[in-house]
Amino acid sequence: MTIARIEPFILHVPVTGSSISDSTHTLSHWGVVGCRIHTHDGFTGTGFTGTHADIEGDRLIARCIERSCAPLLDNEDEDDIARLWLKIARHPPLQWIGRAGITHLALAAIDIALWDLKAQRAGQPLWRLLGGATRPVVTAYNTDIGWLSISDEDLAAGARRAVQEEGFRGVKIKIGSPDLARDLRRLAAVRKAIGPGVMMATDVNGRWDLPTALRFTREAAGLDVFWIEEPLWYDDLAGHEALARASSVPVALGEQLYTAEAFAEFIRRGALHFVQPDVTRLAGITEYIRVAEAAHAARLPVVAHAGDMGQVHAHLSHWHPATTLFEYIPWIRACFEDPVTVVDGNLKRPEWPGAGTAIRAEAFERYARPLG
Ligand code: 0YR
Ligand code: MG
Repeated sequence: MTIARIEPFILHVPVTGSSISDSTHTLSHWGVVGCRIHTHDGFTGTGFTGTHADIEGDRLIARCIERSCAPLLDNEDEDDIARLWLKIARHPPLQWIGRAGITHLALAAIDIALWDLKAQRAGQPLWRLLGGATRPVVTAYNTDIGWLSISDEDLAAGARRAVQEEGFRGVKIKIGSPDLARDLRRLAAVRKAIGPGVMMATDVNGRWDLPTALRFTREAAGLDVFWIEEPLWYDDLAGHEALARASSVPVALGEQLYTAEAFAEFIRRGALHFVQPDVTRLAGITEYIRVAEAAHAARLPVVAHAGDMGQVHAHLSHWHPATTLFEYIPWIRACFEDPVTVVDGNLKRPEWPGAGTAIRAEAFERYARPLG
């Protein structure tokens, strides 16, 4: 069928508590910025990117969708996703002003909406449309208990609760505070609280230089750190390569890489061990699949980053054979018709036809912000 209308939206949804911080970001809301694509025969697909809810930035993305991308899709066949992806990504005036950043995030939202339409039309959840689930269970790990803004006392208690009461077999702890000794103290307290054998990942959010990262990997020996995520500035390929070769702790990254080409270079140089693509940062599901396949060909594990807060990644994680784990942050789940759900530490397999992106009317009423 064909595309009739594209309707952009901006939602600002509160995070757990009043705000959270990692070493680099502080936010009170998650921005869900995207569009609904309506077809002439009455289907609606939904896609979105994830932001830190800066209204001016969100308006730039929404406007790029509405004014620059939507006219290229007018009356197009929504089933031709690869062709439409190229039509937008290679549209000369658009690629001139951005092969990353705002234009890429706009394309991500559109691509996800197109896949949502395709899966709905097939009457299948996305994971089945792509080829079926390749493993009986996907293990989730909890990021929401590990923010740097959580006090030393509450951190270990929250991690213990997630493991002992909620059944999580993995947690991620934010580090990269100005005081490395404090980071190490907090990790030791968490390890003590959750016991041995529970996965404990760490995330620096791009804060350190190579010497600090190397020092951390030495001093954290004995804490059984599962990975060190984004230890260095996001684009520092040589630094990550040096660290990945020297470190006894595996290196994870990808949430700040915009393109399949960027991932290809990190993979080729051996600069990472866990590959963390994100449909909301890459240009949608189309480009995520490219990255996951490249990682798989290099025999590297794939663990999606939660820019979509897991709504789409739940499907991709059940489907893709290189996926080993799933990042869980529950901030926006209540907005969706088929919300991401973890039971006994395992990611529930989504059931609804589509890509998991259908937003409830109440969420629009409650969280929509003016487009400007
Ligand atoms: C909050 N997950 C992350 C959030 C998260 C960031 O700043 O955006 O911590 O994306 O690194 O692994
Ligand atoms: Mg991260």
